[in-house]
Formats: sequence, C-alpha cells, structure tokens
Amino acid sequence: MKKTNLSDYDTTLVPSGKGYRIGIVAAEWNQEITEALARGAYDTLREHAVEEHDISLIHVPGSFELTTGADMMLSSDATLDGVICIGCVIQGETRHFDFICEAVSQGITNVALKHGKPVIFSVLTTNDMQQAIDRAGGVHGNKGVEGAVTVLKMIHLQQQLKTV
Ligand code: DLZ
Repeated sequence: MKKTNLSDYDTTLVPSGKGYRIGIVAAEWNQEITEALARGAYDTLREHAVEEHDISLIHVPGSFELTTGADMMLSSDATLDGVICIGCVIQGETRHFDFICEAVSQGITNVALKHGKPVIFSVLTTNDMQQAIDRAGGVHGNKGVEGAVTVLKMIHLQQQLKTV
C-alpha cells in the first residue's frame, strides 16, 4: 500500500538521545503550522530520551531567517550537537516562494558544513495551506517528528565516526 504518513517510523531504529543537546529554530510565519511542527519535534526528542533541559527553542521572523538563527545558535553554544530548522513556506502569487526555498535549503546546508554538525531541514514548502496542515500532524504526518528522528540519527552517526 502507498505510504502516506511519512512520520511512521520504526522506533527501534532511532538511537537514544540521552545526553544529546539539541536546538530548535522555528519561524513565526504560518505560526499555527510551525508550532505544530515544533511540538512534534520536541515531543519526539523527549520520547527518545533527550532531557528537557537539553532542548533549546528560539524563534525567528520567517523561514528566510532560519539559516541565520541556526548559525547564531551554534556559534553561541558550542555544546549543541545539532539543530532542527522549522518553517512553512506557502506558494503565493509572486516568486517570493522560490527565493525563500532556495535560500533556506542552500543556507541550511552551508551552516551544517560550517559548524560540522547536523542542521536539519524541517521546512514545509507547499502549494497551499491544506497541504501544510496535512503535514503538520495531519494525514501525511508531521515534518517536525521527522526532523527530530533525523537529527538523532545524524548525531549518532557523527559520534560513531569519531570513534573509528
Ligand atoms: C515574506 C514572506 C512570504 C511572502 N511568505 C513566507 C512564507 O510563506 N513562509 C515564511 O516562513 N516566510 C515568509 N515570508 C517571510 C520571509 O521568510 C522573511 O521573514 C522576510 O522576507 C524578511 O527577510
């Protein structure tokens, strides 16, 4: 059967996050969506043993600022192991959508490479609000949950590679 909920995952394949320190940067644009994504990410981190005091949440105005926010977080706190960037960009009548999506996806990659730490793209890029709702705890899961699983897997991978 076709998989429609991308947040269904095998919990046994997710490493424990005990001791991991994780930042979440959430955009204020489309706040009802980004709050649901941030909640999904936070709850998933907690389910996988990340301590409450090891999760920091900051807000930035829009998705365009996610890159700067993640860079600021990692620059100001060297003990962070990874950052999840949360946003929701909805297609409008102008080309704004393309510029924001391009800048954020490339920018997040650059921040990850600059700091040598996982910086995760939990940004919805949708045609309309319904598609966003469907992916923020609706029929297609919650992209924040996926971001949390991804950051845990990437931090674990980085730690494994350091020991070889
Ligand atoms: C300006 C703008 C527009 C039109 N649409 C969105 C959007 O759908 N999602 C989002 O997160 N942010 C949007 N923004 C704001 C930009 O991300 C940014 O905050 C401003 O251009 C200021 O740099």
